[in-house]
Amino acid sequence: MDVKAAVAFKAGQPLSIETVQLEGPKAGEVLVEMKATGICHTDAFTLSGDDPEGIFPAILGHEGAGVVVDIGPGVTSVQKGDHVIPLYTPECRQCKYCLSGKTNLCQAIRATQGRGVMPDGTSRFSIDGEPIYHYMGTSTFANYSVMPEISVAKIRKDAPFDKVCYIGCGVTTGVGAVINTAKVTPGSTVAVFGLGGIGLNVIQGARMVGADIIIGVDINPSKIPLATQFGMTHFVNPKEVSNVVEAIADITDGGVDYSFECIGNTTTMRQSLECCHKGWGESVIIGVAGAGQEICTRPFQLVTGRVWKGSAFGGARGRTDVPKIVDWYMNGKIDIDSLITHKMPLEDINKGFDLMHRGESIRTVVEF
Ligand code: NAD
Ligand code: DAO
Ligand code: ZN
Repeated sequence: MDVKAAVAFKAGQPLSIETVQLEGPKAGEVLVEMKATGICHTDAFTLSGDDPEGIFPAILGHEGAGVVVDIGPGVTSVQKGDHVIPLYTPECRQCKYCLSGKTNLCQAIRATQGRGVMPDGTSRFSIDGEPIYHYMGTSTFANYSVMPEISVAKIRKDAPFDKVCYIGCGVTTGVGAVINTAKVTPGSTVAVFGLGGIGLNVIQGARMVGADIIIGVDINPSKIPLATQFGMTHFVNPKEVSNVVEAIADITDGGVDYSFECIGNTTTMRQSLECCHKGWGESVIIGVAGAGQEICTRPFQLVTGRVWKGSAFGGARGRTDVPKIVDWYMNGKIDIDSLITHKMPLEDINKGFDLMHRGESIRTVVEF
């Protein structure tokens, strides 16, 4: 079938709106009619050419929501008409990783997903017979996309696509890091480095689980009102204090119980470890640093009980956890609406990237 997609032909070039040919779903795959997709920094990172795994030409996008309109042979977990959120971290429930119960990093289709193809090694997208590659197993910048059955979470039908698409990445990454990775407990002290689309969701996760002190750290003070609305109790501007780690220690009598780095900067990653309380503080790295960068600290920081860990997709098992997060939104436990700052049609998607680069949006959502 012919579909409409924003195609990334080359790194560093704007996306191009094209008619693309899409083959139907093969065994174990589903065809999803995309209703909405968010634009995330990771799409921009890949488009910029800085992503060492970036493949072109490709259809980017990984933060979508839509409806299953066809299924391939052998598909059992979803059917036509089901509402779904595509998962860039699949959940097969059968691989060593899924069965370990220790990680959400399902490896069932890791190799082919990383090469921009479906599990049989081929792409479903093409233009004039030339393959266009998939992206993160989801390719949500197209009005129809094919993905493996294990890469969709079935969600309730009354959830609005233009809001819950954000659960496909930013919301789950932030809220999940608090709940699944750090397991923040009521009464805790928390520091959040970076008050963007991820950091604000860490803040609302920390408030939801009952953290007492939530310190936001950002060089942009215009982030203060929304962060405060989401639960931030204190703000530290690195440009206004001589030492960020000491400023956080002063607020918390020695350091936080949990910190989250949501920027992707190796300097703030170090600060996020060193602002943790001696003996037990845990720092969770969420931000993705540029290729080849390294983090450092004095090993004595770890010897004296601080813990460094990381979190991908909020440690969430997509098919299991994403429907629950949709429920939390529908029940008013978490706010997504305030974070959707812009909406536009696919034709304007490059404007959405521009807004993000200028720091003027939290989330832009494309509606099909
Ligand atoms: P964003 O640009 O919306 O937010 C970043 C914030 O950090 C901005 O408010 C900015 O002002 C602030 N900032 C920048 N430099 C700073 C500094 N030196 N000190 C303090 N504040 C600074 O980005 P986002 O969408 O929230 O994404 C954050 C990071 O999370 C990115 O690296 C992204 O790739 C990553 N990410 C990770 C996962 C995961 O699963 N681990 C998922 C999605 C995104
Ligand atoms: O299993 O090796 C693997 C792949 C894990 C991918 C995790 C991606 C999380 C960070 C990228 C940001 C996604 C928007
Ligand atoms: Zn698995």
